[in-house]
Amino acid sequence: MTAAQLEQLDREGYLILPDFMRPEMLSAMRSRIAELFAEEGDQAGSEFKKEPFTQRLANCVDKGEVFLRAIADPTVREGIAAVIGPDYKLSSVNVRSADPLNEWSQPLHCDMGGLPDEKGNWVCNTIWMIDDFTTDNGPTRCVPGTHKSGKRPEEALANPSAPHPDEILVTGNAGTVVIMNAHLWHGGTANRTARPRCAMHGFYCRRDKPQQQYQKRLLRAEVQARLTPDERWLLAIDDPLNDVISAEVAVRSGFLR
Ligand SMILES: O=C(O)CCC(=O)C(=O)O
Repeated sequence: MTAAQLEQLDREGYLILPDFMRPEMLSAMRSRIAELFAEEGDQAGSEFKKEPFTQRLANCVDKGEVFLRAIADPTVREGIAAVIGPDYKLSSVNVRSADPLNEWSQPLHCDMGGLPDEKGNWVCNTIWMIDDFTTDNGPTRCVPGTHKSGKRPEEALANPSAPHPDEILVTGNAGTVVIMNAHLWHGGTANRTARPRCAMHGFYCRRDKPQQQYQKRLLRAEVQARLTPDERWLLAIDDPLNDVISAEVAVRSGFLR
């Protein structure tokens, strides 16, 4: 990653990597996502959360090798480390597809409702465009620079669901990856086209914070058995602190296998 890219990520809170995915990876991810939606049917995403006019998948590291390959990518991890520091781990991998022809958009939010703390940033998301993101098919919006505001949109704005005067729409071709400081105010917008808009979210956090989805508990034994030492580190499989903090969240949220 260049100094200019890292500077953009720090200043604006996001960095777009156009056409980052190789065609083979994009096609493998598309196929696996289609299979999972077909297999899971009405239950898709229900282990984590349902959202109106949106199709979701959760716990994707367990559900396809292609997701693990994506979240372990060295360039992406360089971006994550630039935001969070070297002590990061995977928090969750989800898929989010905005249904066609509706007006549902997410309020501006910071992921996990998190503000930077005394040690700095602790959440960073990556958005893997499975479909093109255009101005009218429900691209992610964000308000550049707000990751440094020290405020959550729900506290700072009268209506976080309303358009923000300084927001921009993050667009790109399928295969583009966006690294986003997840303290940045952002959210999915309405998909007014006739086709769905799908993205994979590889979400990371600092190692002293709980995972959104407790990987050690959620990954089947056969998936864990195939992990390399580096992947075990990334997923915090052998991390006693993670066992305490993430298990507690998993029990509270009910997201346990
Ligand atoms: O899919 C998107 O465009 C953004 C989704 C998002 O911010 C979220 O689900 O928290």
